[in-house]
Amino acid sequence: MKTNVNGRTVELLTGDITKQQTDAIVNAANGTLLGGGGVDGAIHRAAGNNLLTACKSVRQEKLNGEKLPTGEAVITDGFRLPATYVIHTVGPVWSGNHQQRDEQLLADCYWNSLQLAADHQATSVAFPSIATGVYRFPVDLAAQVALTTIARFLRNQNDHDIRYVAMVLFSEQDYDIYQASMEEIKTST
Ligand code: AR6
Repeated sequence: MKTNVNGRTVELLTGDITKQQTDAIVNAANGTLLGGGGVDGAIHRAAGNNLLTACKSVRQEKLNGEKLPTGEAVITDGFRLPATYVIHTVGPVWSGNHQQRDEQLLADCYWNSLQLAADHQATSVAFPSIATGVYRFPVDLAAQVALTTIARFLRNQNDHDIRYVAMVLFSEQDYDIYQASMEEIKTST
């Protein structure tokens, strides 16, 4: 499913983000940037070991050895991936007790990733469904946050080259939830 926001395309797809040919793909990482399971593991396997080396350099050089805080984003090359760049961001771990804070942190993941892609002259960006796997963020709420934040960025930020944003969903079930959310947003705006 595709929609148009301020002359740019937002598309929902099912598939594997490591196969996307966008300029940048986004990784749902953890603060260590050292890899993990889920989409993070898949991206590291497909990119090859140079990605881990690059992540370690980012930790040292950009983060003074500290972890990447939740909601923030950093960028590396894509190495063996079709994508030129990998943008690593850390979603909130859902507890159910801090819904507003966690929604804001998830929105920050999307916004900061798009800003970093824009800063690197990317024309296309693909996201996985950040925080809805191991971090247990409810998919319907995550879909709303993801799609409204992407739309807000594309409407409000004009000084960039991003023409295409994809949400790459890993199951038909997630796709259906994102599709329902996109339809709701389209009819309410
Ligand atoms: N392509 C697209 N989506 C995928 C792929 C793939 N190849 N593989 C999994 N997904 P998760 P999180 C989906 O758990 O919740 C890691 O260990 C998956 O079905 O990868 O942000 C990190 O190191 C789900 O819909 O990320 C962190 O420790 C979505 O990607 C932690 O997990 C996100 O699930 C981050 O947890």
